[in-house]
Amino acid sequence: MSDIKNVEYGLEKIFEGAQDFLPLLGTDYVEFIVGNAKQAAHYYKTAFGFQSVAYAGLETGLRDRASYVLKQDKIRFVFTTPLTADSPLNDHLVKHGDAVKIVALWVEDARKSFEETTKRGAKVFMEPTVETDEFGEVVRAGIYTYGETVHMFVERKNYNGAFLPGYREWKSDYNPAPTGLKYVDHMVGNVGWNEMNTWVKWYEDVMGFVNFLSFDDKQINTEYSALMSKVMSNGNGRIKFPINEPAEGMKKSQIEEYLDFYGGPGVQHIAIATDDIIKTVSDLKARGVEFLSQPPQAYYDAVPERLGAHRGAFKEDILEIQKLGIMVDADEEGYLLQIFTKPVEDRPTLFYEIIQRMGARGFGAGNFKALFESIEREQALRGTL
Ligand code: TYF
Ligand code: FE
Repeated sequence: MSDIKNVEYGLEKIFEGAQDFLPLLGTDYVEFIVGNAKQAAHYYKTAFGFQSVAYAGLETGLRDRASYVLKQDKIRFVFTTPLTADSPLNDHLVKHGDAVKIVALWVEDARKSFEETTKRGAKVFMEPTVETDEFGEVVRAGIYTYGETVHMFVERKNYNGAFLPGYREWKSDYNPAPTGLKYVDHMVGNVGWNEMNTWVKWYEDVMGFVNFLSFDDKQINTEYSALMSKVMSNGNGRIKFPINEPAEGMKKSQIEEYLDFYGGPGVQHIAIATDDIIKTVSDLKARGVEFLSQPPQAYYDAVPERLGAHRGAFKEDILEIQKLGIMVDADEEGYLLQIFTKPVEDRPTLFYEIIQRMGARGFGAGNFKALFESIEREQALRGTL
């Protein structure tokens, strides 16, 4: 069992104190700026099993961009592309490649969320804005977090349209089956050298988050490289944002590789929960999603030891888990199963984690070494280690 301590007093601290000044209901949507939104949407439908929800573009009166909205269970992804050379979206695209621009958070009151965070120092992305159509009204307001990434507060209590005003419902004849993806479990940001604590403090001061778990470079290292990571959580635990920074090692860490190719801080991975990881991963592989190479036999030999007290509760067929390259870790409260894709763009930037929590609230610290060794095997092939 991994010897990490759950810093739960962090969450208690919030409940003891005054009321949460930024109550968050969940992740509302994740918006990507991409080079070809039509093809990105097709990939996420075909490979990941998302469904068509809404569209905005030339046909709906936009002149400068097109956006496709997809959904799977509670997860909503938006793919946006510039249509003309003078769109400011191009700057993001040139700098970062296909990338997450907006991590939108579902709130009761977008104006208040904006006021509470900007008065604590958040940089403004978008002033509170009311959008309306025949389906009602949505209020949105946005602030910058690390790099050029944005948190958008979305208040949709008076809205029953497909997505947002300005979008029309997208009914497609092409509807691949879902793959069992349920909700966003966490979204991880990579920040620059020695910037992790600055952003930890930003999430504490500006967003009212608490430091839920921490991993230092002594816990997160391989023979070649190291990194540090702190998990920030909001008061109700629905939103978790780990923040990584590179640490000094013999070779270039995956975080430095990301920062080089992304051109600064940004979203590194999105972890998506499933309640049947064997089925989800089998489906994703059959549809062409590429995962990191399997950990070695010695890793699987040590699974019973890592499970510790939860060995008896382990329900899955370990041979099947190993065949698929899924990793297993446990903490005080239970175990978890997780696996990581290769980057989903040509730049070694954003990738996905598929996670099934069986009681565990940790992040797989017992898997870090095996995971980072798999990543390093990829880095070696890219010549970036
Ligand atoms: O989110 C996490 O903390 C785990 C492990 O660069 C992890 O998924 C941590 C750092 C990293 C990749 C994965
Ligand atoms: Fe993760």
